[in-house]
Amino acid sequence: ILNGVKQSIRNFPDGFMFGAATASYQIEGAWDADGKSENIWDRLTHSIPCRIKDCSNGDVAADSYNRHTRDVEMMRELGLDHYRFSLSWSRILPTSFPDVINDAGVQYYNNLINAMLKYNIEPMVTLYHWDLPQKLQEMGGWTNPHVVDWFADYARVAFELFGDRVKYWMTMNEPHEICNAGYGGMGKAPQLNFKGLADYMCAKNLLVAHAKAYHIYNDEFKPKHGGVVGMAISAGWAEPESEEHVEASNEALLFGIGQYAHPIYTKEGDFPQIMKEKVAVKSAAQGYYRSRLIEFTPEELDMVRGSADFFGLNHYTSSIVYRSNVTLANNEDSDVSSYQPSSWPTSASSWLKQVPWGFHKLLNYIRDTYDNPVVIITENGFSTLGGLEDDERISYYREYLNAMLDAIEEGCNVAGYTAWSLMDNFEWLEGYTERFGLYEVDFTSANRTRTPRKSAFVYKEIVRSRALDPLYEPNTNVMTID
Ligand code: GBH
Repeated sequence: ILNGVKQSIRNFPDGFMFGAATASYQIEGAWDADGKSENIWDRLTHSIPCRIKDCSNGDVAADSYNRHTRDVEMMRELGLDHYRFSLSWSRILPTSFPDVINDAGVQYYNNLINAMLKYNIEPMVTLYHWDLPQKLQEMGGWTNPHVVDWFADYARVAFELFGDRVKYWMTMNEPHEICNAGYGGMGKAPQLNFKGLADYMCAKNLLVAHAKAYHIYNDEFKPKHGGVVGMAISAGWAEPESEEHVEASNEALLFGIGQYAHPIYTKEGDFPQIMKEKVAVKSAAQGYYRSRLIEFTPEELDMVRGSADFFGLNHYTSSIVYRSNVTLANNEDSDVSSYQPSSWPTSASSWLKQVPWGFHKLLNYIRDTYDNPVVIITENGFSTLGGLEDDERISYYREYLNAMLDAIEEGCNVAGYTAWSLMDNFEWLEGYTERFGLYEVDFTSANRTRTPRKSAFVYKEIVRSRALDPLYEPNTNVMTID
């Protein structure tokens, strides 16, 4: 017992998988190398450079396109069971369509996958982590219903190329960021900023596209390869300000995680009832002829319902929510507001506070709401401004893993954990100003030198011992491959 807190060593369940994650645009660089075509992040960063905080871009990023050997070496140093990365659609299919397959791009992913498999590191592949081919955006991107076929064709190409070796697939990374931030707001490319309309068009099309890809895999590839397909959904915990605000908390969760998880993971399928009701009522009051929320056809609803073998969860932080005034302004459809108390430990990202108990509550919510699905934590991590001594990141990882163990003891079916991120990378609108890496990347060096942070040594010990020892102090002099 130290400071009244129990300081015991806790073990992870047998077979629990530890990994780390990245995404194509954030690490690869080589934005126009070897036949890759332009995507929406190339377009945004090149056309309006200072939309990015440090006016930077992902042209070179961590240069992983040329450094997969070092990247795999880092995975081996950490002793990872799996590595989650994403494929760049415009690198594999430069026309956006399957008529032209870019061999050089395919070769890059083959080299990466084969090197990982040589050391028994399981690839977990995300098909879409935000880098839509620019041509498709010009045709409406995720708001065009044809995107269902565009994406399904791309998914089929990926399953054909890599399905013999990749057994874990995620269709989309964080639909909420793709649709609500990218189409409803300015938070992500293409910054369409058309809230309450474009985001709902995107949401429906994206879910149907996901489901179509799921069924292609399930019907045609699963019989021979036996892998699994899911989605990585982002969710924060919404803690009610008081008893009085429990309903507001529930509403925040339904408009947040529920918008994408309900259609896939509930028995009834479809968007949450409260979303359908609220958006319909507000749309009518605003003078629209139909609800701004785009509904599924009965066939689509069936296709989407149950279209996942596991629940991929990206979780970082929590907020306090309360019932706020009903408003029709700005197509604000949920009547909930939120804040984060200044007392919560903060990171380098304005939105990211350390709230481990929120993780615990969210995992229980998922168990209770979605019939205890197999959950893989597909992202969790903490930002600093850089530097190798990252004790705050160590504290974050330890406390969040501890909260996850509490949830597992209470019956939550969590099968794996993935740290964001293996290395520093292009943090979207924040450029290189916020660092999430277990490895620091020197973006001023030509070879993008990667150096393990203190947290890398601590994570390595967690993975090696399959246990959480809150008193472990690493020797950070030499990183080895065990
Ligand atoms: C993940 O998204 C991404 O998948 C990954 O690519 C990224 O590098 C990582 O997080 C770290 O950011 O309105 O200011 O409160 C996390 C998703 C990002 C969603 C921040 C909520 C809040 C923005 N979250 N966002 S704000």
